[in-house]
Parts: sequence; C-alpha cells; structure tokens
Amino acid sequence: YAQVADAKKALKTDAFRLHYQPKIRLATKEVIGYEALIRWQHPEKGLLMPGAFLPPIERHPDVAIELGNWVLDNALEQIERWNEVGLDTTVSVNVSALQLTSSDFEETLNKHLQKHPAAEPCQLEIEILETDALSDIERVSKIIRNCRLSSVRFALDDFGTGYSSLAYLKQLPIDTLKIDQGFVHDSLNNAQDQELLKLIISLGRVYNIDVLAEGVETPAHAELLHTYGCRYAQGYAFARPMPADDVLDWHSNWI
Ligand code: G
Ligand code: G
Ligand code: MN
Ligand code: NA
Repeated sequence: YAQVADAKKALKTDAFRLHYQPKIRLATKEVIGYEALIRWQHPEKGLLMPGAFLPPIERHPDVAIELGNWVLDNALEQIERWNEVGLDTTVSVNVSALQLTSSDFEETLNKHLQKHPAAEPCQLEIEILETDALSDIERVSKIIRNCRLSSVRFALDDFGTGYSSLAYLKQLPIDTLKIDQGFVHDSLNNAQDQELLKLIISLGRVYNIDVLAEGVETPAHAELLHTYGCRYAQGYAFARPMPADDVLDWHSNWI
C-alpha cells in the first residue's frame, strides 16, 4: 500500500492538481463549462494520470473520500477565482458512486458550498461515475434530488457503459448525460455506432436531458454529432485537458 500512503502524503503536501477540459455547444462552438480532471504531480514520477493512481486509492474508502472532498473544494475555489476575473462558467467534477452514496454526501457538499460563497451552486455540476455500482437507485435518486435543491447540477458520466444505464436514465433526476467516448470514436465509418449515437441522442430528447458527446477528436466527429441533434461535445477537437493556469488564456483566444 505504498502508493496509498504516498497519496495521503500528497493530500497533505498539495500535490494533486485539477486540469480542465472545455465543454462546447456544437451550434455556436461557445464554451459552456469545464470538466475538472485530477492529476498527481508526483515528486519522482512526474505528472500522473488518474488511471495510474485512482484504482488503488479507491480500495481505501477513507482516502478516496478525502481525495473526493479535495476535488470538490479545489473546484469550487477555482470557480471563485474565475468569477473574480470575470470568467463566468461552470465546472464539472467526477464523483465516484462510493462518495455519492457515503452517508454524509449532502451535508459535505453543502459545507463546501458554504465555504465558497462566491461560487454559485448552479456553477457546479457533479458527474456520476461507475453507475453500475449504484445499487440502491431510490436512495441515489433521493441524494440527487436533495442536492439539486441547492441548484447543483448532475450528469451521468460514461453513458452506455454501466450495465443498467437505461434504468438510471428513467429514474435519476439528472440534467445531462455524457455519451461515452467509446460510442463516438469509430462513428465516422461505423454505421452501427452511428445508429447508437442517434438512439442515445433521441433518448435525451425524450427524457428532456441535455446530451454531451465525449471523445470528439475531429471536426468531422463534431459535425456528425451536430447533424444528429447532439447539442454539446467535449474532446481533443476543441482542447485537451489543461492546467487551471492555462484556462484564462485559452478561453480568451477561443473564437
Ligand atoms: O484524463 P483522464 O485520464 O483524466 O481521466 C481518466 C478517468 O479518471 C476518467 O474516467 C475520469 O472520470 C476519472 N477521473 C478524473 N478526475 C477524477 C476525479 O477527480 N475523481 C474521480 N473519482 N475520478 C476522476
Ligand atoms: O470522466 P471521464 O471518463 O469522462 O474522463 C474523460 C477522459 O477522456 C479523460 O481521461 C480525458 O483526458 C479523456 N479525453 C478527453 N477528450 C478526449 C478525446 O477527444 N479523445 C480521447 N481518446 N480521450 C479524451
Ligand atoms: Mn467525466
Ligand atoms: Na465520461
């Protein structure tokens, strides 16, 4: 568990970072918000991606939740900083099923919101991860409803990959569904993937939920999705995730 001990130390020494990737409205190409993605600035190993350090941490719920709280705190602080310089946007954070269903999530979220009064709750969106680990859908639904009372928004991440995403779509009061990049990647020359995309986009329409496509790597992907009626997108076609300090410059140079 060397890495988990290391992660605890990293929390104390402020070695984690959030990088930000813009989310784009396809019709106008305007930025509608940013997704916060965690990185670890490791003293010896350099900048680590979540795949390299989150899995072992997630086997230690106390550490995982502490890290999740750090993410919330840091993202809200970033919103405040951006508000101060006139960048009025939203930030999405990734929240694991474990954190969302921990006994005091609503209370913790409200405490964080109170700690950052210059960030409007509606500027925060929570992306729910690992939907297949959400066993008690009634309870999750209630947690989301309660958090939405303070105007925080919710997205279902990696839509289509959890084994019961359709039931979640029906039962969870979410604002956005994010189409997993796996459905987008080959869509330019795969007719079946194209049909699947159209299906997910029309599901969004039926349930009155915004649809955002992930992994949009080229203008051709963006064009195809726009043609299908998908409103929002995120991916390398627009920008890679970038350090918070680069966002202001990138934002002001974007169209
Ligand atoms: O850029 P990318 O390698 O950042 O992210 C890989 C995966 O890590 C994604 O599935 C993403 O949801 C997850 N991830 C990124 N940031 C966070 C975070 O702050 N908390 C959690 N729990 N997962 C994250
Ligand atoms: O939370 P989530 O699973 O959605 O995390 C998004 C992941 O996808 C992150 O690892 C991010 O760096 C990555 N990503 C973002 N845009 C693109 C893209 O256009 N192509 C690919 N292959 N990965 C992307
Ligand atoms: Mn995400
Ligand atoms: Na995703």
